[in-house]
Amino acid sequence: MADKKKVNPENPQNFTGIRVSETQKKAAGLPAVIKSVQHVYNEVGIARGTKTMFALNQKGGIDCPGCAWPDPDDERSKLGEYCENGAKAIAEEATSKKLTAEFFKRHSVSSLSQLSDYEIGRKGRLAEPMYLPQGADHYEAITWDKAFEKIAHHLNQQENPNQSIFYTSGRTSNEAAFLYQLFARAYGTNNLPDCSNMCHESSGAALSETLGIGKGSVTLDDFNHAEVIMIMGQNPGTNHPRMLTALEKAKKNGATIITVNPIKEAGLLAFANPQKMSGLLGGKTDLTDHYLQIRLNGDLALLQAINKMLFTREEEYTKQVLDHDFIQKHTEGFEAFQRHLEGLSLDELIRHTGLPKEQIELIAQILSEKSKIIICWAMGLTQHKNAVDTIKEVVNLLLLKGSIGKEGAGTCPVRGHSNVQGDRTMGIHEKPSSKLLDKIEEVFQFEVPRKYGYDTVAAIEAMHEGKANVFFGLGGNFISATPDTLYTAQALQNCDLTVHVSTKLNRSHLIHGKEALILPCLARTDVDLKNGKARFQSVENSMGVVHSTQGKLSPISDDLLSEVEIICRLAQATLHNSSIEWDKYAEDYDFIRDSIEQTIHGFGKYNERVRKDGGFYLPNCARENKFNTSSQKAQFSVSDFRPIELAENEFLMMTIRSHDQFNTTIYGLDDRYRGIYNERRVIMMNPMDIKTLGLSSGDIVDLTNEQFGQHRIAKKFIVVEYNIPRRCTATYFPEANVLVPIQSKADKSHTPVSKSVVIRIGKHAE
Ligand SMILES: Nc1nc2c(c(=O)[nH]1)N[C@H]1C(S)=C(S)[C@@H](COP(=O)(O)OP(=O)(O)OC[C@H]3O[C@@H](n4cnc5c(=O)[nH]c(N)nc54)[C@H](O)[C@@H]3O)O[C@H]1N2
Ligand SMILES: Nc1nc2c(c(=O)[nH]1)N[C@H]1C(S)=C(S)[C@@H](COP(=O)(O)OP(=O)(O)OC[C@H]3O[C@@H](n4cnc5c(=O)[nH]c(N)nc54)[C@H](O)[C@@H]3O)O[C@H]1N2
Ligand SMILES: [Mo]
Repeated sequence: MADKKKVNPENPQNFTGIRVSETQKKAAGLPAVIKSVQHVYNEVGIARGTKTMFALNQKGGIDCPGCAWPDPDDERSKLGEYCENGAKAIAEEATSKKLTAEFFKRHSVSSLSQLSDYEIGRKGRLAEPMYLPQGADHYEAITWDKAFEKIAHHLNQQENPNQSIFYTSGRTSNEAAFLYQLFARAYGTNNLPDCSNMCHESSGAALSETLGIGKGSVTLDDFNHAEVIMIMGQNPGTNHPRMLTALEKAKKNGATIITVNPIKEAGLLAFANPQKMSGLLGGKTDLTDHYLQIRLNGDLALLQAINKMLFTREEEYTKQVLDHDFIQKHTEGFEAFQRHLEGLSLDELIRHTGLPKEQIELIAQILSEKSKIIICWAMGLTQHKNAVDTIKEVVNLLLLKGSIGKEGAGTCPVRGHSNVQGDRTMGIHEKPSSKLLDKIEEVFQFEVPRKYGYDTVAAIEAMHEGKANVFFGLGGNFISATPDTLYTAQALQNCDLTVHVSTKLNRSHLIHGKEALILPCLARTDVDLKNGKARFQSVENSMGVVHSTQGKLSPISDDLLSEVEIICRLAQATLHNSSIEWDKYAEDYDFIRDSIEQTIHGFGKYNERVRKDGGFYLPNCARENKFNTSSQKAQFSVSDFRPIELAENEFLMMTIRSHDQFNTTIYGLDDRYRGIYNERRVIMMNPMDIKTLGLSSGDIVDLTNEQFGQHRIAKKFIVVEYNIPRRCTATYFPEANVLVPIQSKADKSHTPVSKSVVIRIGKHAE
C-alpha cells in the first residue's frame, strides 16, 4: 500500500529509440494498405479481421469508430470503405486480447500507471466490471448489480445533483446519448460536459452566432462542385484520410485547393488513392495548389487581410468581387464590418501571419474570381484563445462571396469523433436550449433542471475545488485528453467516486477517485444480441447524415453490456419512482428512437428512415439560406486581432496528433508522414531557432510554461529539426498536455488552448 500514492498521471519519460528521416510528400498508396492489413491481422486475426474490414462503412454495416468523415451517398468501394487509420481503430477494438479479474489481481493500479499510454492500450479489451475499493491498489471483480448499487448510492448521497458530473466522449451512439442526457436531467443536473468542449466547441459557438446553426453547411457532394477549397488547421491525411478521396475528385473537377497550415502535411500535398490500382502503383494526385505556411494563431490576421483585399479589389474591378445580392438579401452588419476592416492596418495583419504579402494577394485574387468556395477547418483553428473570432472571420469571407447555401460552397468544420455531432443533436450539452428542455418536459413529464451545467474545464475546476464529488465518464479518457494534467489528476483524485464506461483500459482508470469502477461495454464492431436477434444503433456524421451502425463480431466476453443497457440499469438503480420506461428502452432500441422522434427536431419517421440504405439528412437551415438568428439573417461580425506577445525566450507550441494515434489511444510510435519514427517525446523546431538557443538536433530539452503564476514542466523531449515557422514548435498530444494551463481557454467556447501554448525550452536538467 505504501507505493499506492505513486500513480503517474503522465506518460513516463523514458525514450523509445528515435529514428528521423525525410518528411513524405504524399499520403496513402501501397504503404497505407500494408499498414492497415498488418494492424488488423496482428491484433484481430484473419477471419475476424476480414469480416470487419469488409463491413466497414458499407450501407447496413459498421460505422467506422474512427473519425466523423461521411460516407459517399452513392457508390462505395467494394474493396472496403476504410482507410489506414480506420483499420487501426478496428484493430484496436476488435482485438481478441482481454482483461479479466485475473489481470487486475496480477497488476496494481500504481504499477499500470507507470506504463505509457501505448503500453496500457496494448493490454486488451476490458472483459468484466471492476471495482477499486477505497485505499486499495488492485481492482477486483464486482457484479453488475453491485456496481450500479454503488453508483446509485453515491449519486443519491450528494446534497445537490450538481455535485455529479456526466462526461461523454464522441463515440456514443444516438440512442445511448439520448438516454444518458435524459437520465442526467431526470437525476437533476445539466452537468453534461463532453469532448466537444475540447474540440469543435469554438466552431459551434461561432456558427450559431453568425449563421444560426452550430454545424457545417456543406454535403459531400458539394466537394464535386467547388471552385475553391480552403483547408485551414486540419491534417486530413492522418485524421480524416477518406477526405483525400473527396479532394482528389474535387481536383479532377477543377477545384483549386488552398491550404493554411504551419507545417507541410503530406496528406495535403498529394494523394495516392489506395482504392485504385494506379494509386497502389505509386501514381498520385497533387492536391494543394497554394500552401500558406502560416505562423501559429495567425489565421484571424490572414482572414482579415484577405477580406480587406477583397474590398480593395471590389473597388478596382467594378464591383464584380462581392456578392451584393446575397449580402443584401441574407445578411446584416455589412457596413459595420466594412468600416472596421478599413480601420485595420494591412501591413500589420500581414506581419502577424508571417506570410509574404504577394502570396496573400494571390489568394485574394483567386477568391475574388470565384464564388463557389468551401472552407474546411479543424483543431488548428478551434484550439486558440481567439478561436471563435477566427471562425467568425471565416464566415465573413464566405458571406462576402455569397458562398453559403449554394452548391459547391459553404462551411465545413470537420468533426473529430465518429458521433460527436450526433451526441450534441441528442442533447448532450451543458448549456441546453430552453427549447430542448421544454420539449423534454412535455414528452417525459418531469421538471428538468434549468441551471447551466459545467463544461469540461469548469468540471475540472469544480472537482478541484470540491464542488463536485462524482465523475461518470461515458467513454473517453478524461485525464489524458484534458489540459493541465497534474491539476486535473488532483481534481479526479478529490472525487468520492470515478466511474468509466469503457472498451479499453486507459489512464483514467488509474488516476481515480476514492473509489472507482470500470464498466466494460460493447464496442461498435461487436454484435449486440437480444433474445437471439442482432440490434443496431445509429450515428450522425460530420455532414448531418444519420445512419445505422451494426456490429458483426462476437464479443470477447459474455459480461459486456451495451452502453444503452448500462444507462438504463444505472437509471433504474438511481431514480426511484421514475415514470420513464427504462426497462423497455434497454430491451427495444426502436422504442428509444420513437422517443427521440418525439423530442428532437428532424427525426420524423426515425425508425423507418434509419433503416434505409445510407440513412437520411437532418434539416440544415444554413444549407437552404435560412438563418436561424434573431433577425433571420446571417451576421457579419467584427473582431479585433490581438497577437500573442512572446518574451524573447518564449515560443508557441501546438500539440498535435501523430499518424499512429486516435486521440489518447496510441496505435504505434511512428509518425510516418512526418518522418519521425519510434518516439513520441519530440519537439519539432525551426532550425534557426534551434541554433539561436544554442541547441542541436537530437538534444534533450525540458519544456516549461509559467502562465497564471504556476510552474509547469514536461521533461525530456528530443529536439527535431523541422520545416516550421520561426518561434513555432510542435509536440504530440497527450504527452505535452501537462503544459496547457487550465485557465488558458478560448473566449466564449472555453476550449483549452492546445494549439498556442506559450513555452520555454531549456536543456534537460536531471
Ligand atoms: N487517425 C486519427 N483520426 C482522428 C483523430 C486521431 O487522433 N487520429 N482524432 C479525431 C478527432 S477527435 C479530431 S477533433 C480530429 C482532429 O483532426 P485535426 O484537427 O486535423 O488534428 P490535429 O493533429 O490536432 O491537427 C491540427 C492541424 O492543424 C495545424 N495547426 C495547428 N495550429 C494551427 C494554427 O494556428 N493555424 C493553422 N492554420 N493550422 C494550425 C497542425 O499543423 C495540424 O496539421 O481528427 C479525428 N480523427
Ligand atoms: N493537448 C491537446 N489535448 C487535446 C486535443 C489536442 O489536440 N491537444 N484534442 C482534444 C479533442 S479534439 C478531443 S475530441 C479530446 C478527446 O477526448 P476523449 O474523447 O475523452 O478521449 P479519447 O482518447 O478519444 O477516448 C479514448 C477512450 O475511449 C474509450 N472508448 C473507445 N471506444 C469506446 C466505445 O465505443 N464506448 C465507450 N464507452 N468507450 C469507448 C476507450 O476506453 C479509450 O481508451 O481530447 C482533446 N484533448
Ligand atoms: Mo476531437
